[in-house]
Amino acid sequence: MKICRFKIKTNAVRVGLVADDSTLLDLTPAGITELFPLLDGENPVAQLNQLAQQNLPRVALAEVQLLAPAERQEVWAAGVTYLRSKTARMEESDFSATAYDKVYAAERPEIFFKSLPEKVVGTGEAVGIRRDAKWNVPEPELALVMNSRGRIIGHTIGNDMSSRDIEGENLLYLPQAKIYDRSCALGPWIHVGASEATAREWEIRIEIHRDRQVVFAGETSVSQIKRRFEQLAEFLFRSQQFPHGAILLTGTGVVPPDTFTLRNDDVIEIEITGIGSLRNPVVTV
Ligand code: DO4
Ligand code: MG
Repeated sequence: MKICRFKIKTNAVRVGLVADDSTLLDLTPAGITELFPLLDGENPVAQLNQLAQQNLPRVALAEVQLLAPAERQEVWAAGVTYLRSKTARMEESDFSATAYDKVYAAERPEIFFKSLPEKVVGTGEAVGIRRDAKWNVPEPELALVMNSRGRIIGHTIGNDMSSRDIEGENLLYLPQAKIYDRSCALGPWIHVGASEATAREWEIRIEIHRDRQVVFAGETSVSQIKRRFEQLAEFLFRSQQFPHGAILLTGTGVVPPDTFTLRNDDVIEIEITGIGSLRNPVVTV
C-alpha cells in the first residue's frame, strides 16, 4: 500500500492512497487529513486495506501535485552503510579517512541530522547545490519511515544532497556539506508494510539528465546495506524521543566518478523498485 500527501488546485493539502499508476483515492471523506494518525496507529496496513474498500473519490495523479511525505517528522540520515560509500569518502579526504574506515566497522553507526520536515522537497521540486561548493552530488537512498515508538512502518525514496569538496576538506564541515536549502528530497510517497526482507530485494537506480542526455547512471541493491534497519532505528531512538515519528535515510551505495559534479538545471531521477521514482531538477542556492 502506498500513501501520499498531495495538493489540489485550491492549494488544499490532502492525504491519498495510491490506487494504481494513474489514480489516487482521496482519504478526506474518511476523516484522514494527515499521514500521522495512519502511521502512528496500531495496524496501519489493516487500516489502509479497510480504507481501500470504501467508496472514496478517485483523483487523477496527473491533476495533483505530490508533496514530500513528511509532516512533523525530523529527517535524519545514516552514513557509510555501504562499502562504496566508505571507499569514496576515504578517497575524497586525507586526514578524515580513518574516521570513515572506523565507523563502517564500528557497532555504533554514523547517524546525523539532515532536515526539518518543512525544508524537505517533494518530487518535481528543485533540489539545491550550494553556491560556495564546487563538487556537488546526489545520494540516492532508501528512507525508513518510523512511528513515534520507533517502529518502521514504511519506506520512501530519499536524496541526501551533498557537497563533497566541503565534506572532504574537513569532517567537521559535514553539517554544511549536508544541510542547506533544498538539500533533502523525499517522495513520491510512502510504501507501507514491506518487511526488511522484502525491502532488501529492491534495487536503487539513479540517472542524471543534462540537456536531454544521461550524464550519469548508477545502481545498487538495498541488500548491500551493511546494517540491519532495526539496528539503525534503535540507535536513532536511543535516548531521544520523536513524538511525531522520524524519517531515516539509510546511506548511499552509488557514488558518481570524482570528475562528476551537478550543474544547475540537471534533472535527477531516483528509482527504487517496489516504491516508485523521485524526480528533481537542480538549482543553485
Ligand atoms: O560521513 C559522511 C556522510 C555519509 C553519507 O551520507 C552516506 O554514506 O550516505
Ligand atoms: Mg548519504
